[in-house]
Formats: sequence, structure tokens, C-alpha cells
Amino acid sequence: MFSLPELPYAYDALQPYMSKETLEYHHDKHHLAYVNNGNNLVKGTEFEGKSLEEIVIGSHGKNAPLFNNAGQHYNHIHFWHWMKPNGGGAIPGKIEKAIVSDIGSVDKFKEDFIAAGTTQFGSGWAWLAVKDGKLIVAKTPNGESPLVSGAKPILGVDVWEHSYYIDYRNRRPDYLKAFVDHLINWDYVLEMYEAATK
Ligand code: MN3
Repeated sequence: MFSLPELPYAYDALQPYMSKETLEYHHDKHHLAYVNNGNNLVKGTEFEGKSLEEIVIGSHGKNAPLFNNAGQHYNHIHFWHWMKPNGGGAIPGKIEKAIVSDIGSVDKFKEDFIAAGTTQFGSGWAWLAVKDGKLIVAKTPNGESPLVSGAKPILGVDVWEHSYYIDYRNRRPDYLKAFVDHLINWDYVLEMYEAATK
């Protein structure tokens, strides 16, 4: 059964970069809907009792309603942890080294990541992921993630309008820049990088 995790910080902890109102709607309403829909849709399918990652990968291309909700549940569980108060800042050495060797430079990573989020037409996500042992920047539509193309996501940002419209209106690039500079929880990114490259 899917369940809604609590936010790892207070609803007002990410202000002024992400408001209490945004987190209340995004976590309490949007994420909860994915949890409830996912629980209803998984019932009686071959995916009942499987892990969330198995459901996301297994339902892709097979059961769109289940995939959309399970994919968004997976994405949002991590999204809350990919942010923290006073985030951004110095990148852990191990990840910085991999960014420089696989992407070129930290500036290039930031530019590519923001561009991926800005150019994702409509709803979706921008990613930093590990594919074949190397870091890549990617974007996906709707509830997809790099999991469905055999990669392991280690950082993602939600570019659905519900994630930024209250705070930034139509200024998605400003939201993405604030996410990179002030919200990213690099400790959690490092944790996922280490798990993905074990
Ligand atoms: Mn969302």
C-alpha cells in the first residue's frame, strides 16, 4: 500500500523560495491524490505487493493510469527530500567530481538542468541521473522519471505548474534558479548517488 510521507521540514521552512501555501497544496492535495489513486488502481493487478520502483518500471507502457500515479508517488517521495531550508550551496566533493568529469563543469550542469526544466513542454520533471555509471541531465513528461529508461534518478525538480505557480506565476526559469541556488539538499543527492553507483 502506498502512504503519504510527512514532509521532512515545516510547511513554512522553504520560504521565501517555496511558500507554505504551495507546500500545503502540493503535499496535502496533489501528492495525497497520487497515493489514493495508486492504491485504488493497484488493487487486483499483477503489481499488488510489489515495491514502488517495481510498480513504476513494470507498469510503464502497460497500465497508464497506475503508472502515472505510482510514478508521481515515487517522484514526490524524493522531491520533498531533494529540498531543504538553506539548501543549494556547496556540492559534496564526490558529486562535484562526477559532474565535472561527466558533464563538464558545475556551471554547465546548472545551465543544462535549468534548461531541461524550462524546455520541458507542459508538465514534467528535470533530472540529474546515473546511467551506465555516468551522470546525465534529462527531462521527462508527466509522471515519468529516468527509472523507465534504465537510469537511476539522484535529483529531480517538479515543473508541473502546481509546484511553482502560486509563488512564481509563469516564471518557471526563476523557480528553477531558486531551486538550484537555495533549495537543493545535496546530502540527499549524495545518498542517492552512492546507492546508484554501488
Ligand atoms: Mn507535483
